[in-house]
Amino acid sequence: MNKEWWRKAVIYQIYPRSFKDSNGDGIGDIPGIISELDYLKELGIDCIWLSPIYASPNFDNGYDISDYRAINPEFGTMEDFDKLVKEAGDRGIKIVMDLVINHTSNEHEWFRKALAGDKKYRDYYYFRSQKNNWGSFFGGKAWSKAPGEDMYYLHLFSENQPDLNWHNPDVYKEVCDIMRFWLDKGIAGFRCDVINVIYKDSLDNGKRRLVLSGLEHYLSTEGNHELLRRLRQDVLSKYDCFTVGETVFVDPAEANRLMGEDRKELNMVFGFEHMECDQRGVKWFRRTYSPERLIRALDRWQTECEWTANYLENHDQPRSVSRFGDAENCRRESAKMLAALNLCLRGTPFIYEGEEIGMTNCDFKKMFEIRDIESRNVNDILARLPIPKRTREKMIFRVTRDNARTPMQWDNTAGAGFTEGLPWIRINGNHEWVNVENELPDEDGILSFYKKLIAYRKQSEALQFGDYKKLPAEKGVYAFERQAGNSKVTVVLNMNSYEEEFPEVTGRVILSNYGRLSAESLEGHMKPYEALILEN
Ligand code: TEU
Ligand code: CA
Repeated sequence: MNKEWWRKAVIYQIYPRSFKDSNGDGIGDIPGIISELDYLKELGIDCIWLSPIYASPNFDNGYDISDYRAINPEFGTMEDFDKLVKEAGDRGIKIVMDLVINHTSNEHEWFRKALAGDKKYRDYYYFRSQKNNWGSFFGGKAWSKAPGEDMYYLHLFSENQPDLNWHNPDVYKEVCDIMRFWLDKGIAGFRCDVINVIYKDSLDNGKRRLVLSGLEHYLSTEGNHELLRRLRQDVLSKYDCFTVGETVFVDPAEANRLMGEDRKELNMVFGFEHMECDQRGVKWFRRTYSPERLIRALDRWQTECEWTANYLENHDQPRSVSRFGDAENCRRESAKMLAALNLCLRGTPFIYEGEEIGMTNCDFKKMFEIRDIESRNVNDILARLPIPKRTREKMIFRVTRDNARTPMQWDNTAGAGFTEGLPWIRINGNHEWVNVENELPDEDGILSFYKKLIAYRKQSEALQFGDYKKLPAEKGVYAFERQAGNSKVTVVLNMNSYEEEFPEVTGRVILSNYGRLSAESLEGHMKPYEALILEN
């Protein structure tokens, strides 16, 4: 395996809308990000992944792009962007952008021209006189009627996100140019949105399923693989950059096909299997979380994949401490345990803004507080079924993507140090005590734990590149070893909410979330959510 820089990088995801507002309009922006670069440098990260900052009508908060070469004015100007790349670079931090090429916004010039009947642009999308039975990722059908005509267009996401026709060579050329445009500005790569569904094999009806009928016609098709190889060959290989694919519904074997070094497609992929351990098929249907199921999924990817992109949170997922930890009674301990998990597994770790201070799910009370298009669509669909309103709301609040999208909590003031104005989405009430200002001076805080762990990881060949081996342990206790040459790190995580037996491992304590100085001091049992990192 090559030891490229991005394998050992610690990557931090910023959701620009919610990170830091510099001008009081309640929306995070690029100057806001620049003002916190020192904070990020202190944290020790190497690279920032920016969720979309392109021009967008924001039906899906920037994942509906209306101009791939323009900065959304809400976020600032192109000068601001260039300054961000420069200032981050001065601090040794690289910038990676989101590449959303399955679809554009319905307000993109291409789609507007297509609607106006321009033949060239018509063929950038899928217009058909008959719709098929495909379902949308956001619930409902994947086809909508083109305004003013008897034709339908395909959209795997919302109706404001028409799918691009990747059979059209002009689309390929346009996207290559867009990628070069940003790479030439000095960015270090792309996080590629739903990248394994962009190439549709056919538009035939799919096998009927509860959700996403049609999937078999576009999921990880051979044409999609081919396309990724061409993008790599024609564009990406000319730059010192990497890609991480957001790849839906892939198992480790398919993940390896998408990122295998010899296949020259993507560099790494985000899997979803571990995110499904508390769901039944679809995320709205809850399954009681069991640490054992999470461990099994992670272990499978660790064992079977050439490399992994590790994450416990992003802008689409609820907060990990509310999900896999205990946000009420053991927030600090469980947040640190999850940090140890994410940063000690084999692979490139991704931290999502606020994760490093143990931000929790938001205590939403009413549906009108929810901004996310997916949640709102699903609410509309569920409202037609005989489900009591309260039940419906509870289903949605538990998993809504907005849990991760509430503003970053910098301090305990009304605007949480995020804004001086009215925030675009509600601020979590717990910003009074869960905030950066509280964490900064706290040697024992979650943030300090992250800093120590990142610093340790940086000088540890075992954590960066070492082999992974799972060790025998009680149920819900995740014990594994990372080894490179003579250097070995042993990680033991009690992911249970109760005490459990400590497996028979030894070593010098590097980090503990219960202030342990030696492994012996555990006397054979671990506290709830206890984490121990040992060096041998
Ligand atoms: O997400 C794709 C995706 O699979 C999710 O929408 C997923 O279906 C959902 O979040 C799980 O509940 C990407 C982006 O990360 C997401 O923010 C966008 O909305 C979506 O693509 C469309 O671009
Ligand atoms: Ca702003």
